[in-house]
Amino acid sequence: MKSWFRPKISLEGFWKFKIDEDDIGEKEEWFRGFESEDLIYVPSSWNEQNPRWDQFSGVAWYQKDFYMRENLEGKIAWIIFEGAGYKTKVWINEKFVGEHEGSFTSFKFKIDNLKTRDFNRIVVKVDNTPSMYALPPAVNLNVAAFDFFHYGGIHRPVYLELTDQNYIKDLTINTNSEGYLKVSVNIASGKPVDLNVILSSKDGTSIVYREILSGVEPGEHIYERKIDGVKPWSPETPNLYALILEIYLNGNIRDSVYERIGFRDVEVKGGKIYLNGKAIFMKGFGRHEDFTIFGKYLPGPVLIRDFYLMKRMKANSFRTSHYPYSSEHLDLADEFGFLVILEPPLCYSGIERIIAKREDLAKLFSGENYVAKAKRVISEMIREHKNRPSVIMYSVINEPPSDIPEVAEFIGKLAMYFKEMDPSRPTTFASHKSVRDLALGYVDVISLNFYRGWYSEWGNIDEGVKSMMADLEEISRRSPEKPIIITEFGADAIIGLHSDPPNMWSEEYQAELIRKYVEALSKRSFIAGLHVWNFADFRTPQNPGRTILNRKGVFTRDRQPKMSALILSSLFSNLPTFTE
Ligand code: ADA
Repeated sequence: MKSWFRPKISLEGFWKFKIDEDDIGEKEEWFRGFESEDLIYVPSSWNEQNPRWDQFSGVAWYQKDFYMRENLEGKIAWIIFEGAGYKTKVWINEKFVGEHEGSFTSFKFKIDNLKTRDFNRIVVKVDNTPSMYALPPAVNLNVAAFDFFHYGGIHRPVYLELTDQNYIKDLTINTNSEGYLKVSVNIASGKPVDLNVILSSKDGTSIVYREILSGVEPGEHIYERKIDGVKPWSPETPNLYALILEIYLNGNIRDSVYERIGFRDVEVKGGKIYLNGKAIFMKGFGRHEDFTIFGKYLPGPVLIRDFYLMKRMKANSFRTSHYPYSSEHLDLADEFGFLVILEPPLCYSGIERIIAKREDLAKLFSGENYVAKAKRVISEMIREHKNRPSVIMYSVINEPPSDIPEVAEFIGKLAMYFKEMDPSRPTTFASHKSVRDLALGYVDVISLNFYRGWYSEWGNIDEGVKSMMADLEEISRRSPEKPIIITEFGADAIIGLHSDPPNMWSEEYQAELIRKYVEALSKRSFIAGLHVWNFADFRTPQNPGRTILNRKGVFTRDRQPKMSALILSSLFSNLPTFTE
């Protein structure tokens, strides 16, 4: 939910910072205020802001004193973190206000002790200690179940927001391409309110439709209409509207919130994915939120460049591998018309290197608390992004050991949970188990990651493609009604490294592998999408297979093109978004 109306006080900027190697801060009551010479910038990860902190993944403290000008009378003050982690505890004016687990979903706490026309102190403890029970799991910075750097800190915006005592708690919006609109609004108030429903241009300036409902009872209220004359949202015409909801008491406005919405529908049937009734082909990337010095924060200019680069390459989609991306990031997907597969931070690519025994893996994934924790992060992710037109599908998990029955069951439970939370979107998950996968039956769309010609059949792209195609024919034969997306394929290439004939790690080898994969895969009608791994090079744990970065980007980390970018661009131009 967004708001043009609610007063907002940004806490971005320089904060006091202190590493707490021995985790003594709470005992020594640092939450009352601590001494330190160190400064840090929020939002951004801590690691690259000072080379001394680069390899640190434990407990660190943040502190900021801010002046409060706003009148707080009759108001509720909230502190909102759009993403910090892995575990965050917050104190305001020495009083504990709340804690949260998970780096990639937003959270907020009510504050009742703010001083107005005065300074207030916020102290935040962030604990990024790797753990096998964290989502995703890791033993330490270099031994992780995932192939991206384990950055720590307050890496997304943080701010205070003020609401009236009568306010809108939540909004769930469903649409279709014919102008159907269903809004479920949750109102917190002691009395019935007047509800103003406005559909306007995306910037709120010109009104398309307006209706006032009088005497709406507090709690959950459902509003359903068919609105004539609205234009559908699609990658080619990403028509966005603002749906504004206002509540009034005795003729006075008390709250106003909005969401940017699109009129569109998604359906999976007969081996195809349909958007607004037309079969689509998803072409694009697996991405990461990763940038030099900023760490896990992608600043606005980088996001803008990324979307223009993806557009120029004729991509139309991406997966939020391997965690939900920031609101700013997904706002641009809505705006530029990208189809997004939204994925929670359940990433297990390297888990079999950490837990070798199948019984131990089965045990981890069968734990009741583990399932509950996964459900919690999924529900937070859906709550945050459920109203976005760009999000057309959910990926339950990435590369789990889904050839183990207990793990398949875990996926089944979570896939069901997605449907309970949001029946409007199809589900998938990114599997690397190919024909051995036991969980493909639980989801609507089959997504597969293949590195044949890289991690196997190395040096021999043709052999790799051949063996992948044989697996794909078999998978499609078993489930002909399910569309298949190749959610990852690619090869590392170090920019400037050339070789004729193409050898591994050269720009030529990467370009050749991508070309051969796309040419072979796009000929098969059961393939509904191709996502190259990765859009840009990104930082990883240190190990002998990585050169500081994972180099599978078709762009470098600073967004300069490799040879593959040019070739991919021309391949994507020949693949239309709508296939019929
Ligand atoms: C896995 C994983 C990715 C990625 C890739 C690679 O398939 O899903 O996170 O990093 O491997 O490059 O090895």
